[in-house]
Amino acid sequence: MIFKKIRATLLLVSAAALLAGLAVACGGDDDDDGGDSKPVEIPAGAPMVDQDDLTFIPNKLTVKVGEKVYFKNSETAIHTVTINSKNVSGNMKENDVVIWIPEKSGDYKVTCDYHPQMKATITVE
Ligand SMILES: [Cu+2]
Repeated sequence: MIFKKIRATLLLVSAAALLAGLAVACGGDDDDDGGDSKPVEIPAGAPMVDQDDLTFIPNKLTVKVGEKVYFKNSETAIHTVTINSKNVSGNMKENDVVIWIPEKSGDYKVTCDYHPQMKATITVE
């Protein structure tokens, strides 16, 4: 699956850490590639899962193959987007947004590495 990461702040998870599936946030080494980091705009009507109140909202979502799915952390707690047991986001801080693009149909289980009660299912058609 293709995963594209966009950060709203200057603190970035390194690509290496991301590939290794490590949830390690580190500031500095990626600061020069964006310059003007700004919040990602989530298009109106786009598939979106909010992380708030230690919950994925909604916890069920149906999208199409190739469609961008936006995840946003709306609270101060650190979260991850972990899909079928693979952390695809690294640590997400408040207002961080990540985009996940499913390449295959099926049911995907979404969890957070820090909060076992956070669960969602994305059905990809
Ligand atoms: Cu969490």
